[in-house]
Amino acid sequence: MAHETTLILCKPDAVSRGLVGEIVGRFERRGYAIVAMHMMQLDGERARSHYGEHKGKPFFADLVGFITSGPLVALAVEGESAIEGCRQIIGATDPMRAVPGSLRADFAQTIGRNLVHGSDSTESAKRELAIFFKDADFTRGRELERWISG
Ligand code: IDP
Ligand code: MG
Repeated sequence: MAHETTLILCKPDAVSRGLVGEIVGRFERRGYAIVAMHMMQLDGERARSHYGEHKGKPFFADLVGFITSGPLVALAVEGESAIEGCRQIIGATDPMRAVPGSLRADFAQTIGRNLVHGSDSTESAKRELAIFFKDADFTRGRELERWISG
C-alpha cells in the first residue's frame, strides 16, 4: 500500500452530459480526497503532451480533437493506492469490457467517449498532474491543517 495522488479527468462528454457530480461522487464515496480541482478547456499542445504515449496511433488525432472539444474537469485525487483504486472505479478502456458498477460500464458506450481519464502508474501520475496543476493549486492539505489547528 502506498499513499498516492492521481490525475482524474471528467472528459468533455462527462461535462456535456451532466455527469460530473456522479463521477466525482464515486471517488469521494470510496474515501479518496479531492486535493485540487478545476474546469478548463485544453489547447492542442497540452492535449498532445498529456496523451504523448499514444502519438502515432490511428486514433491519436481523434483523441486530441475530442479532449480539446469542450470543457473538462481535472481533479487531483489522493489516498491509499489511489492510482489503481481510481482505475478500478473508472473501469476498462472499452466500456463493453468494463465491469458493471464501474463508471465506463454504467455510463458509456464507446471507447472514444469513455467519460473519464485516470493515470495508470506513479510515473504517469506525476507527469500528468504537472500538466494540469501547479503547486499552489494543492491548497486543501494546508487549509485543513490550519482549520484543525485553529
Ligand atoms: P485509458 O484511458 O483506459 O488509460 P489508454 O489506452 O491510455 O486508455 O487510451 C487513452 C484513451 O484513448 C482512451 O481512454 C480512449 O478514449 C482512447 N482510445 C484508446 N484506444 C482506442 C482505440 O482503439 N480506438 C479509439 N480510441 C481509443
Ligand atoms: Mg491511459
